[in-house]
Amino acid sequence: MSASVIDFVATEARFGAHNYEPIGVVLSRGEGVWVWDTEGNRYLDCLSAYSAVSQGHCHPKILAAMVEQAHRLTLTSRAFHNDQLAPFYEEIAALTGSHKVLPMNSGAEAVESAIKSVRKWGYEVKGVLDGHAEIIVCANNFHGRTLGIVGFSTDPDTRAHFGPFAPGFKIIPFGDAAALAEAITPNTVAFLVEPIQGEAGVILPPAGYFSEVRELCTTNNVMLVLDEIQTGLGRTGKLLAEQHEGIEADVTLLGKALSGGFYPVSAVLSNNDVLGTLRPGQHGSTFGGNPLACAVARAALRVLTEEGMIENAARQGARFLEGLKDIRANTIREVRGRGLMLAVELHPEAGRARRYCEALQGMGILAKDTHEQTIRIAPPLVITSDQVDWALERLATTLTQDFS
Ligand code: IF1
Repeated sequence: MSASVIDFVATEARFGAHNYEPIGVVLSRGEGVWVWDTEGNRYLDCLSAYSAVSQGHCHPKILAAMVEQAHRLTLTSRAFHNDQLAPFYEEIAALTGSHKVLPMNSGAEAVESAIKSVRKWGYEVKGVLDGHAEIIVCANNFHGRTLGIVGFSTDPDTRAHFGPFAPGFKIIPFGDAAALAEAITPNTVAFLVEPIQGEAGVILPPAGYFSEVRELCTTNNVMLVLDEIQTGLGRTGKLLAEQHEGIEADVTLLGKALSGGFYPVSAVLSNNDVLGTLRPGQHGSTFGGNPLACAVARAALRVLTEEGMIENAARQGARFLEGLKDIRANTIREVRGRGLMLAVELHPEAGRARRYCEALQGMGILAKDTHEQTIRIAPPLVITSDQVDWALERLATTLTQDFS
């Protein structure tokens, strides 16, 4: 690494909590699918900040909306109304077919808010005995890093030495509808699940799984809460991943690309009275629903739909998946994904996926490994066919080498 890169990295190491092990690159500029490091080297971003920059880096129209609003009014608290929240509510409700919206900031906050809301619904509407609500989640879930959420994680790194944890959660295997049926009791208020498990390595559900899940939840008066914070907003080639399954969640969680990467914006969307149980003073947030966040989110949703990004994700995702499957390499165990939420799982003998990501960096591609053996591929939804082909060439070269 050059001197300047080492300075940045050394300073981070000196002052920063060491809770990440970044790839050795210091980025300074982004535009569309491209990012540049401090040395001027250009990379195709195949992570999109974990699907938060789906609209492409520094999208000019989202930037313009942010600057315009920032000159006018950034934060009022919810003690007062502002002129961006109502239009944000109307637009996101119309786009997603939702009745109620709870605006929050981070994805984890949306998840925690949903957990609070479905419990409250359980006690006040379903009639579960106070303090006895149960929520079912899946093994290998990832829903955020707060204490409540890591309490039901099955990943040792995510939860070790952070206890004690809150009770009231049951863990079942992802993709197993019989296990869900078995786990439901009269105290079950919700099933919280990702439509595709992202952090677990882009694990797709078996065909028909979510139809069975939807039926089980409806029959047992259990709220189906879909965490679409990573899968939502076009990432899988449809506005929401649930659309691939032909079902509708009772509660949908959005975040990440809801702001196009400009600002932390998340939302809990409800198709029924779950959010109707919240009364003044029972939940809140200093920044939740602030005018700057709403203006940014409105622009992020507008460009996503008006610029055909969702359709492009379907088209380019199919191209990318086909191209990855065509790569003949002994290192590859499986290629999987939907839309532009893709993953290449390596054979254990091929060595750590991190090593291949480091080699990809040298080829001008930034990608991130997950769980040792899997490389995620999730470029911004604005990627073109030529850029997909450009990336595939470099991936093929890298994946046919052996870094074991
Ligand atoms: C990290 C993972 C991805 C999410 C889903 C909620 C959240 C996330 C499905 C919470 C956040 C981020 C967190 C970030 C890395 C990244 C990640 F590797 F951690 F698991 F994308 F897969 N639901 N995912 O994916 O949203 O509070 O972060 O806004 O923690 O390192 P957040």
